[in-house]
Amino acid sequence: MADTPGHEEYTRNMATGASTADLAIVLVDSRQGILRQTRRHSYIASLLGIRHVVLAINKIDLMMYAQEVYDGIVADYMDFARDLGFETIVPIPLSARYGDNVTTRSQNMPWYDGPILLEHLERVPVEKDMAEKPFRMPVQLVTRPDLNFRGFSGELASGRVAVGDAVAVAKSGQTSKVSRIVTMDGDLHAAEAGQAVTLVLDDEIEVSRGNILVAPDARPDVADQFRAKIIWFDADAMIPGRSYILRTEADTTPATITGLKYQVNVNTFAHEAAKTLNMNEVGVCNISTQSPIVFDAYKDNRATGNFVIIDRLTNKTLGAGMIDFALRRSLNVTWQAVEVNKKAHAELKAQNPPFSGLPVFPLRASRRSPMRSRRSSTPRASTPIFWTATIFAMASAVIWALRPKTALKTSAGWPRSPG
Ligand SMILES: Nc1nc2c(ncn2[C@@H]2O[C@H](COP(=O)(O)OP(=O)(O)OP(=O)(O)O)[C@@H](O)[C@H]2O)c(=O)[nH]1
Ligand SMILES: [Mg+2]
Repeated sequence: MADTPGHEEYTRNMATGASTADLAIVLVDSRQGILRQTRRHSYIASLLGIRHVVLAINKIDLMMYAQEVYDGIVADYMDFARDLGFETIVPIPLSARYGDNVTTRSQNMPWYDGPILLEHLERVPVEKDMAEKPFRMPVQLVTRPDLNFRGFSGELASGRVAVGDAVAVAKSGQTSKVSRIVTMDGDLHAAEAGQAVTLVLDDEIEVSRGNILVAPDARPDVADQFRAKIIWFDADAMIPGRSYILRTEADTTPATITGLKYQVNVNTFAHEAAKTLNMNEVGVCNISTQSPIVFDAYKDNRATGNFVIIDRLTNKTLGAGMIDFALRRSLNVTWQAVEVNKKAHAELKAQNPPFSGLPVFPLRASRRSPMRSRRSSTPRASTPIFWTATIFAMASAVIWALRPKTALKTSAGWPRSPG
């Protein structure tokens, strides 16, 4: 459980606490109702992937346990939070000081028949476990005590792994099989999210520190440009174009914010044009990293979809981010080589090739579209137009050569014009 202060200047604590939480208890003072920071914290909780909220309407003792006060605050909050994507919002009137509706049902509010706080916390169905998501293990250390042992150590960020499972190296795309799962307490047959293990693989594939071992059938993105939401923590504003350090679970690389698309007004959720992000502001940005990073969209995986922005000189954390999607795939991703034979090529281009044995250029799996290099106006030997033109030219030449040497009496048989 993380207890984070309500004041706006502690947004950083709030974001850090929320990043691993399944549920947020938003405390509201009955005397004050919904405040700016209630909205801000709720919005950040939703950004950080929290899907369950308890709206704890506290200090209700100071309002004579009045139902109207409770109803009014609930209505205000529901109206505000409608678009935040929470799966459950459970309002509970309580007095933390006197214990009303905290661990036992209060006798002071007979009008309330909803759940009490502790009972609700014990029953609320929270998000699917990280173990249910695809396997991701950032490699923190390559363990090589002697020539006969080479293992990759790290903590499973999500998913499960078992001996015999196929795994892939996120950046190179190479695959291998797990031959051993080694821990301090001996070998395991399987491990899941949260466990720290050393994996030994079947093949001698290259896995450097900072790479991620992943499930081959559910690979993450590898890109150097992406869209993300950023919460800015620092007193010095975020400046697009300035060089920062971006750190994810596995990667640390220089990065720049190439564009601030808009800032989000946390009270109205309006998208507002902005040139910078000031302290505690939230914006949607395009980010470019110096080298490609491995990630999932934050909505799919909170462990591999988040990052922090760090100052290059002071090493201070300036902001936190949640990745939405890749803008451009990384250039160093190896494209899968595909054999394209003549038949497949003809089908691909909806052609019905009239001649056999003519050269057909194989489609190469390159970043440059093979179509581009072939966009020439000269008809190729493989096209029907070429052959039609050739036959026509040859026929014309033959006709010309065989033409009658005397003038044709073209008017023969035709009525002569008078005179
Ligand atoms: N009467 C009454 N007083 C309360 C209740 N809950 C808290 N208080 C009082 O409110 C004051 C502030 O309580 P805290 O627990 O510090 O509040 P907080 O939410 O942690 O505040 P920050 O951490 O600063 O955001 C204390 O004097 C509490 O005794 C309540 O239900 N009824
Ligand atoms: Mg406190």
